[in-house]
Amino acid sequence: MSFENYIIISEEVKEAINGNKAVVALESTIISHGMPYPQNYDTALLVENTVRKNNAVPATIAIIDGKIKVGLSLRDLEIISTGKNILKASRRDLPVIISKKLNAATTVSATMICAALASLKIFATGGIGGVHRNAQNTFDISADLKELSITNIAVVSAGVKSILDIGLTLEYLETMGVPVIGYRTDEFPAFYTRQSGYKVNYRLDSPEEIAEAMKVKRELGLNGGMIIANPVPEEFSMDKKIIDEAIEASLTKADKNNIKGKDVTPFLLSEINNITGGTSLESNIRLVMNNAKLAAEIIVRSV
Ligand code: PSU
Ligand code: MN
Repeated sequence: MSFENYIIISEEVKEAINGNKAVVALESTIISHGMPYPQNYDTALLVENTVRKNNAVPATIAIIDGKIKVGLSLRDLEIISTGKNILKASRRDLPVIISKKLNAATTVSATMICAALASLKIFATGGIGGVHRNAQNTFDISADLKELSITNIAVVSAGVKSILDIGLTLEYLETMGVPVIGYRTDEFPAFYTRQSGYKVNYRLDSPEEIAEAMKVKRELGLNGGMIIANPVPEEFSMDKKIIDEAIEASLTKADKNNIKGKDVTPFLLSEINNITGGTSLESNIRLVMNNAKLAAEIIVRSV
């Protein structure tokens, strides 16, 4: 038995891999646990189309009936968008979810693992997980960060939301040896806003330069990912005061309701969506599309 028994790569993605064409992996937790239906389903398709428009093939990843699927059918997308029993899978969840033949959306960490099994090199998402505020007491640090230190996939994101401690997240990434590259920015972005008050390690201004840095990393055998931080386009960024207030209110509510473990992030995301309504959702959708476009631009220069 090998891992091939657990993975189904779609025809479109298989053809692209065999033909050495550019492929962009996409995660599914953002669909199942990060946005409401039906906007989540529409967004999944919009993001896939953005990748296609930029000359690459999208490979959305999820676990359906215990199979790792790389490249989802419309039916699969519908299941993860509407299904009630869609679990949230990070690294530690994969063995049981797969052996019990369950359905799950994959987080950044699990998506990186599955994408690497399919030999993919880049992955686009909205925001990655990180070190939560007050982690010195809760120990709540996303498995995404550890994954970024071991699995060879570059991740394009709009930074992290300030539901997290952004400073501690960057410190952790430094300890783990993960390069944090700003695309046309000196500052690490905070998802809904372009600024966080923290610097990136390096600023690179073209997809070619990023592709080159990825190549050097690969050829030196430096295992682990790379974070490409791509700020939300100015016209879709949010008012800092509005989003900060929504985040504070969500954190207070999570604390009051004693939300713990893997439920923390989905709870906060849905609270923020409820408080800010359409504005944050629109901004979220646009920044994911923007990340998918950049991921495609980088990977077409890498194949
Ligand atoms: N942060 C966001 N949006 C998201 C997530 C995080 O701004 O959709 C999702 C991603 O799938 C990420 C996961 O990998 O949540 C992290 O969850 P946790 O904090 O439980 O590790
Ligand atoms: Mn956590």
